[in-house]
Order: sequence, then structure tokens, then C-alpha cells
Amino acid sequence: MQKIFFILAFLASPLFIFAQQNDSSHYDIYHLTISDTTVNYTDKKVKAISVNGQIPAPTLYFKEGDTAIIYVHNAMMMETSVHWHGIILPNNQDGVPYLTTPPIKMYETFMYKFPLKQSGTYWYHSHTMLQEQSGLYGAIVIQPKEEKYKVVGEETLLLSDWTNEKPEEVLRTLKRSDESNEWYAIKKGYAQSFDKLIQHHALKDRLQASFNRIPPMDVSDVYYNTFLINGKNTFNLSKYKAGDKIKLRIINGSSSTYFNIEFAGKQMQMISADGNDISPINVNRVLMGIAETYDFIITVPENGAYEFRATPMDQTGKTSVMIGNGENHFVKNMPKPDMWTMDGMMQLADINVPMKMNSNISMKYMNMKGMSMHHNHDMSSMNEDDEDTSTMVMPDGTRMKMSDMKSDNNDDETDDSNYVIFNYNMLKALQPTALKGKIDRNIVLNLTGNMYRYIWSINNKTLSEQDTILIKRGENVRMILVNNTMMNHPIHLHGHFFRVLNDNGDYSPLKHTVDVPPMRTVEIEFPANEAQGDWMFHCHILYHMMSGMSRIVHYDGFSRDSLLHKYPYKKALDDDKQWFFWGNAELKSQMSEVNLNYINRNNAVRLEGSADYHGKYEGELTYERYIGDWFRPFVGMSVTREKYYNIFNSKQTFYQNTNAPIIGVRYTLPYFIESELRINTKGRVRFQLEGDEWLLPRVMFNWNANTDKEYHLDFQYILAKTLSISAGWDSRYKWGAGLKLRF
Ligand SMILES: [Cu+2]
Repeated sequence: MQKIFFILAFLASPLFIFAQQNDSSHYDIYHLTISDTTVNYTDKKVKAISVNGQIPAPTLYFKEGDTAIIYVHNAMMMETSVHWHGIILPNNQDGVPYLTTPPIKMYETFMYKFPLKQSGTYWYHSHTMLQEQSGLYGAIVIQPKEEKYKVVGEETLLLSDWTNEKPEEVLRTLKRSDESNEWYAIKKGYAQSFDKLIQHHALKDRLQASFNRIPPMDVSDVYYNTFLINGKNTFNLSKYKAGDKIKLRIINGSSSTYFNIEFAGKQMQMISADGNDISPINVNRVLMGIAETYDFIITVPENGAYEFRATPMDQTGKTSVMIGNGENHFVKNMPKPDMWTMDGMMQLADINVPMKMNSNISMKYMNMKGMSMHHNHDMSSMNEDDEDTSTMVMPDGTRMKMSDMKSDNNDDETDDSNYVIFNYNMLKALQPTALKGKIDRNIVLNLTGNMYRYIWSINNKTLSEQDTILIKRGENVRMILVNNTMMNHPIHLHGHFFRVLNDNGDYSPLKHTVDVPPMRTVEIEFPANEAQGDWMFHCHILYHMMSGMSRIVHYDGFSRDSLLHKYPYKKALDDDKQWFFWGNAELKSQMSEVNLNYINRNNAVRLEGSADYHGKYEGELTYERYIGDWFRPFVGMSVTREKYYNIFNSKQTFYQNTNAPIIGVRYTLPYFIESELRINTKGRVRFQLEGDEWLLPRVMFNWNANTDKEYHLDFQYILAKTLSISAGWDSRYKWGAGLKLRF
């Protein structure tokens, strides 16, 4: 029945269009039908979400000054939403369900309508759950009133990442604390096991970090099966020939992948960043944060096919387009990254903001013996006076004058002997962007997180714990983004452009998304003069946003659209309160064990049990509550059935049951050693320690010991995400071997 209504609504929609076309402005009208689909990118059929039958969604072309009318038809059995990323529009068109715009329920249609006050390259994507990872993203191109650059052609290249796993399963995997969590690192070849650490001279680093409860680092969280440009891993644009100038509109539409982009021809001329024209610069490589867009002009140097390549920051794959016709010219492979040391990781991660280190954090790490930052000579930049900020540090440690890198617009004569790696200091706006008047509000936002528990936050609070950042209309707002984590975070503000303060002073560039590298600080400013409203401000790594690294920038005095009265505001804050179930079971020759966990941000319900095959068992059900990151009191129930021998006749045995409520505390110690102190209602006290060591890429060692003189050792060989072979000894159950299943 609903389906019929849906079809009727679809058929009737042209009538609405006629009705709306009666005023003078020009309308660009699109119909987008969102539906479930099946894709097969890597020889595996998996579910996905398509728009008008395709992934990515169709590119929407508009003209500056027109009005966009977009009918979004939801043909799925679940609700959805579409957010127009980087577009300046009325708050109720922003597409954040429950916050600004009603969710589009199944078989419903929603019409978005907004004037196009800008030009440039943007994109759109779902803002509901993890739908973006399943394929709900597409490009937006707004042609300017006057075209500035003469080119023979224009190509929009939308980069994305693809996993054959369900996105919900990816998030659940990131949240769990057993070996499944390490599986992505194993798949990527970046296992942080002892042998690899020794091989890469990183053991000391790791032990230091581990002492501070910093888990094995990685520049990315998720293992992806493939990477795509416009929905394909590779394709050709063979219509171009020698000398052709082409405009490339590049969008990083991935869910959690930073890409290094390069072109095998001459340097690329960057002409626009996040939709805004900039003073052109010639670059060889750009590290693109998620949700950033850049426009380039490239020239096909000779007859031949030249590769445009996007390499994920962790180099676990690539995706490329061959531009031109003839002999293939490929981009050189990047040197293999060192994922084991702090130096190696920072070299990959800090590219966009190479020099401005957080002094507070860098000092902390400097004090950790054995950790040297790779830009040793950058330390002087903490002393701002004697630093010549107009130079940048090249990867080989040499310095280059910024003036050498800036193009004189004579791009045909580019000196390619300088390999130029883009960073934010190279961005210069065409007009001054300095705010008029003083800064009215300074907001320090520490980007924080607990990687171990996969909780991401701002000032140590998730969205549901602290929802808003209050601003007033007319104020000049400055935000100081201090990344206190070991990952890059691409921070996005809806409905506004902000200045990214850099060496260009009054000409600091305008952006909608800014990469904040690990241990770096980035300052942004904007006049609060856009539409009154509630504007999302969040990390654009989908799994970080869903885990809490998000806020709502709220204009003082703004009240919600009346259309939203059926859709409670509170539901817009729910993502980081989600519960996850995970568990594992070991079936061994001498005993079996089961471990079930039901967890959310602050709570955990755990069931642990073990039994031999002669009637002896032990089990406990506990509820624990997190106070801060590491400390949690718990209550629960413990049951045991012990076997006793008659001391006069060892052939004679009997069993004794002890069932008692328990209460205690758990605390994660340095090196991630889990400690537990408990007492049962019979007054019996027990203290226990437990730890895991990653010996070889697929070999883990688990141990525990307690004051009841119980000891447990266990080795496992990880065969797959869900399966290990395990063998070990337990003081209660003795030697044995078997299988460990994770679910
Ligand atoms: Cu993030």
C-alpha cells in the first residue's frame, strides 16, 4: 500500500514543479530515488544503497544564482536524509534528521529547495546512521556566473572507500576489545606485534605509549576492500590529447579515508579549495581530508595516458584514472610507510599542518624517552619569533621557501624539479577574508578520544553528553582546534565557511572542512552571520562522528522549524549512546569458556563463564559503570561449582556450589593490564590481573592471575576475524587446546 502511495507521489511531483515555476528565478530540478541495491566490487555480492540506481549518486549540476529543487524519494525500508555538504542554505534545508530537517521515512518524498548563492565543487551524502558508507554520496557542481579558466574539458572525480562488511559491523568491530579488533591491522599488514616492533626499532616507542595507555597507533581505523573514483577502481578518460587543459574537480567522499592525490603528468595547478577560488598554486601531491574538495587544472603533457592516482594515507590500495590516450605513464609508488614508530606515523599524518605543533602535547611526548619527533628542526617553531614561517619542510628534511612554491600563473613553464607537497600554508584567498572588528568569542575545542574503547569526543565529552556550542548572531567566532589524539580529524561545520588561519594573514583561505593532524592545532574564524539555526560541527570520519566527536553550533535565540515538532531534538543526539553486543567462545579439550558483552559509552553488562566436562563450572554476570576512561565500579552475581576430593579416599568426590552477589572495582592499568578487586557477600576478597600481548602478527598471548591462586595462560593463532586456534593451561582445568570463535 505504501509503495503505491510512493509511486503516486512520484508521478504527481511534476505538477508541483509547474506550480513552483511561476516566479522569475530559474529552477534546477532533480529527482533522487534512494533504494537498496547489490554491488559486486571485489568478487563478492554485498548490499549497498544507490541513488537513481547508481553509486555514487548522480552528479547534480547547478548554476550560481539558480534555485535548487531536489525531490528525494526514499524507496528503502528505513529512513534516510540528504545533507548538502558545503552549501550555504537555510537551516531547515540542511538535511540533518531530527535536528534541522525531518527524516525521510520509508516510501516518503521530501522536497529540498534552496537558492544557490555560491559556485564551486561540493557534494551530498546521507546524514543518517552509516548510510554514507553504503553508497549514499554524490557530487555537486555549481557553475559560476563567469568562467575564469579556459579548459577543453571538465571532470568531476569523487573518491570513496568500500568495505564488503556491513558498516554496522565495522563500527561494532571497532568497539570491541578482543582480537577481532586487531583483524583490520592484520589485514592491512600493520600488525603491532613484538616481532614487527623489533624489526622496525619501535619496541621502546610502543612500550612507552602502552605505558601511557595509548593503544597501537594506526593512521586509519578500517580495513577497506577497495577504493573507488566515481564508483570504479580504475577507468580511462581517453578523449584527451597532448596539450589539453582539463579542470579536475576532486571530492573526497570517503567515509574514513584520507587520500594522497597525484598526477603523473606535470604539476597540478590547484585553483580552488572547498569550492572557493584561491590564488593558484602548483603542486605534485595533496593529502585530502575526508569531505574536502579541490579543483585543479592539469595539462596532458604529451600524447599518452597519464595516471591520476588517489592513494589512501595508509597505502592499503589505490584508485586511479588514466587521462589521455596512448602509452601509459604511472604515478610513482610512494615509499612504504613506517606504521610502527611515532616518527613514521607523523610523517604520513601531519602534512597539511607541518609546523604548528601543540606545545602542551609535544612536550608530553618529548618527555617520553625514545620518542623523537621527525621534524627536529621544527621545534624552533614553538618559539614563533625566530621562525621563518614562509618556508616549509620537505619530507627529506630540507627547507623550501614558500615563495618558490607559489605559482606565477605561468603554469606551462612549471619547474618540475621541485616536488611540491601541498600544505595549508599554501592556500591564499583571492580577496581579503579578515573579519571586521574584534573576535567576540574564543572557543577552545580539544579533539579527544579513547582509542582503546573507540570513543571520540570534543573536550572529553561526546555529543550526547554535551550537545551545543552557543554563539550569537553577529559575533565574530574563533575556534581553536587542538588535536590531542593520535589520528587526523577532518572537522566540518555545516552551513558556513570559516577562515583557516595561516601564513597568509588577511588572505587566509575559506573552507568548510579542515584537517587537524595528530598533535596539531588549527585555528578557524567565522562571522556568525549565516542563517540562524542549529548547525552540525563534527569530525567527518563517519565512525568518529557516530562515536561522539560532534557538536551542534547553536545560534542563541533560535527555535526549531515547526515542521520538526514530530521529530524530537533528543534523537539527533542518540548516535553515541548506541549499544553493541559482542562475544567469543572457546571450545577446548579440557574446558569451554564463553564471554558475552553488551556495552555502550558508559555501561557494560558482561557474562563470563567456564566449565569442564565433569560438572565443574564458574560463571559471573556483572554490570559495570565507567567513571572516566579507565575506572569502573561493578556489581553482579557469581556462581561456582567446585569439585572436592574426600581426603581419606581420593576416589570419592563431591561438589560444592557457591553462589553469591559480588561487588568491586575494575581499573585499566598502564600497559593495558586490567585489574579487578572484588568482594562477595560472604566476605571473600579477590584481586586479579589480566593482560594480552601481541607476539606475532597472528599470535596473541593472554594471561591472568588472582589471589585465589588461579592462573591462566593462553596462546592463540588468529585464522580469521571470527576464528582462532587456541592452546593453554589453566590452574583449574589444566592443559588443553581447541578453537576460539568470535561473534
Ligand atoms: Cu575524527
